[in-house]
Amino acid sequence: MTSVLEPAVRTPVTDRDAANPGDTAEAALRRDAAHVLLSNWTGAATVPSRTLYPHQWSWDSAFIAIGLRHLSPRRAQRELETLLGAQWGDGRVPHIVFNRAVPLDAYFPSPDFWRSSSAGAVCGAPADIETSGIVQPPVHALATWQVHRADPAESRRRGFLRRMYPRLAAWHRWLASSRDLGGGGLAAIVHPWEPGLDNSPVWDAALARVEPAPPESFRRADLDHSAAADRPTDLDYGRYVRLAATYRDHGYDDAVAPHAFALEDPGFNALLIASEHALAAIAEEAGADPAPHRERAAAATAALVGRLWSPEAGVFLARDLVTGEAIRAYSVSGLVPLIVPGLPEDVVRALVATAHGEHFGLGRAHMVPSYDLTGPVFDANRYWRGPSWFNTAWLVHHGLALHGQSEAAALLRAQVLDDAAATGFAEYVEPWSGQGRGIRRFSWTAALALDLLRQPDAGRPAHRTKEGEPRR
Ligand code: 9WN
Repeated sequence: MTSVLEPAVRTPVTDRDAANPGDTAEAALRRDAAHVLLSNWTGAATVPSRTLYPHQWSWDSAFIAIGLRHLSPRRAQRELETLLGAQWGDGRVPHIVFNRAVPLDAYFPSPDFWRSSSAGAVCGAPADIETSGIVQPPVHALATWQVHRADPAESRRRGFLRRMYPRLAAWHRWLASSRDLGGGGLAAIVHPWEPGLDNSPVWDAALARVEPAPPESFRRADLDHSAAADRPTDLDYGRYVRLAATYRDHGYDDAVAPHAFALEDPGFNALLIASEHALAAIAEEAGADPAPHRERAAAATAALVGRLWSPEAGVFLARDLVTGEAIRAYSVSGLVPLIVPGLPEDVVRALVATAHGEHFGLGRAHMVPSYDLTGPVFDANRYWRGPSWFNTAWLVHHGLALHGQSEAAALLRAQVLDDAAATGFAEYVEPWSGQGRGIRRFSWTAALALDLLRQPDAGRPAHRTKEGEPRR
């Protein structure tokens, strides 16, 4: 049984392998995935996409490193080192690290919007690298541990864990202190971009309280590369801009920023807990004390269940910290806690039943829809409002495997491989037809497909030759 914390089986793939794939569908998928990652590598990190996302993103880099370790453990280490190299003095890991060689108009919001080195100075933003001021889910300790396990000798030789450990520990400390806005032992998100599920209907009511920035005050770059029907609306963007600008204008300081939008998200916190377990393993290997990390993981697990579990809904629900209310909407984020070791058995049973039920249609839909298939604002095509994404499917796959659901886990793995191959590594897919949406050659899709191919019990994907074969 595989857990998200377990070591990779080290089966090196090199550029030579990528150029000489053999003749099986699996080898072709491996070669193509490797090619996506190699071509999106900038020399120090990997861009999610050469067109739509031409900088380094935080949780993307963690997922990318998990795949990249199979091509080059050294390069995977570098990916994470580059990201953590842009860490702020207060411990936060910014959600974007900007590449100064990329023109300002290639992505919005650009460095001149965030102005991290000046506006964030009081929180210790680096002076010589421009970043955003918000964060993304803390997948980094998890990725660091997996990268280490891919080649422990090389990792030890380079002192990889010894250098990463203090940075990761500071990152988790910042989340547990500055971001425990609800005071209940969970980390809050203060912008819809922070949980990574940017446009989820779960944020709608909280976001509706935010006065949008005027449309003429900014210019979106995303619509140059992706269909408008697949992306958030201009109204959503106006609100994203207002929230980010307000945070910036308060020095990105959580002690003084007003935070009109503040929520506890189950997926974000589940990843923090899984990463805290990984940090215990890293501490042990780096010669530090693992016990505090184990204690924090146990306390955060109790807080997650106590504050966000809904026995009536059979899923974890986000909590709006402004109203104090749970948000009654089914999001894949509410299934992600399956990756947490030591969840109560009745919670696991209910989550597995919910995954297979009408809201997510596991086994009938492609992968795991990002939002309730029966939900009032379900949209099969638009961003995080329905489509299935590869990273969340990878997480739910590991959660199912961790809790002994080997058949469902194997099916989900086969779907990830199948959909990645059929769509040319799409950013996300329409959950009923499996047609690709967003951009293609998306890095984490390639990385996580590569990772699943490397698992010892990975079945051969049932490849289709074209997109759009219905599953219903
Ligand atoms: C804003 C890079 C990122 C992902 C997010 C995804 C999308 C950015 C955007 O792309 O967000 O951070 O411009 O839409 O929602 O999860 O990390 O791939």
